[in-house]
Amino acid sequence: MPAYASSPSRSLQVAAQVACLHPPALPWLRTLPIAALIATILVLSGCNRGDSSASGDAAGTVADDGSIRHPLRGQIVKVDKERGTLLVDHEEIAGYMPAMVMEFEVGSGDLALATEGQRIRAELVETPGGEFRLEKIWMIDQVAEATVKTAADALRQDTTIRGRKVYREVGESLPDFALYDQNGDVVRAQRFRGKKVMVNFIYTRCPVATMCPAAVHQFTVVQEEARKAGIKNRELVSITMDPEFDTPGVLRESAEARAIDTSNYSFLTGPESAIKDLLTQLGVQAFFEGSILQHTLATLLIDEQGRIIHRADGSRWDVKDFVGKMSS
Ligand SMILES: [Cu+2]
Repeated sequence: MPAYASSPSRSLQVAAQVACLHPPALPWLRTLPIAALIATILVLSGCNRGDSSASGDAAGTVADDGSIRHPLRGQIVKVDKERGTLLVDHEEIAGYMPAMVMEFEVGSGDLALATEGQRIRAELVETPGGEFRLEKIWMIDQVAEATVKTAADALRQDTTIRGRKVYREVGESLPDFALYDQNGDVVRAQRFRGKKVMVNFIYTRCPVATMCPAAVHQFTVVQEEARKAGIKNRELVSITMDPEFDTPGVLRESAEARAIDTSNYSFLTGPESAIKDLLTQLGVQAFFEGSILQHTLATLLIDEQGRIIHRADGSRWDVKDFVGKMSS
């Protein structure tokens, strides 16, 4: 089973990273000798996926839409739900802005998760219109971060040790993980023991209606059918393939926009390495082509002991089939 880090997707991914700086230059880059390509990649390695391009000097990163982006660290002073803003006491951004207390617009999910006194890291966005927003907000929590990092490191090691047997077949167990849910809480794989769990991989910006949006919708149909059938002890989990963009706040905003009942349906995100390892071990391919994440789809059913008991590849699978297997 091909995996995330397999060579064809790897080279495309690298090409995509290069392409995000100078999209028109991609065909030209494909003709470069390997050594030149590697040199180009080393020079451009600060590139940040398809949604931002150009150089990352003291003037920040300039995205395609003309916005200027800087990493920011600070502490939330005030959450203003009415204005949809956070007042943040932020550190100096060298060459751009001194340390100051400043008001930023944020997304509705980030607003819902924000608490006064919380330390954050985020991306400051200055729009061409001169407005300031915060995106990619992560709460700084040393205990949570340590838990998530330890699990990600173990998963990394596990992926390496498994080598060519990295792909987990039906009958094997779900790998252990610790990720953040749409509330910013740490969720460990063990939380689902004693329950049947359906798992898939999605990303919120997916522009293909028949792919991720349909996969999420299909899960809500399973959720409803299982509820009607009186099936207890079941959960649904969608793990993002795009953790760079899909922060807890973004996942929350997306779930709320779709009016999803998150009482037993979680959206998870976390370190890029953990996501890659889960994709690899569960046999899902995902790589950026320009700003578009190309990917396959898989739907897994996990039993009460954490074993993979059923799998459907692609976007077409039968709700009744999974609901039936959940009730047995
Ligand atoms: Cu998709």
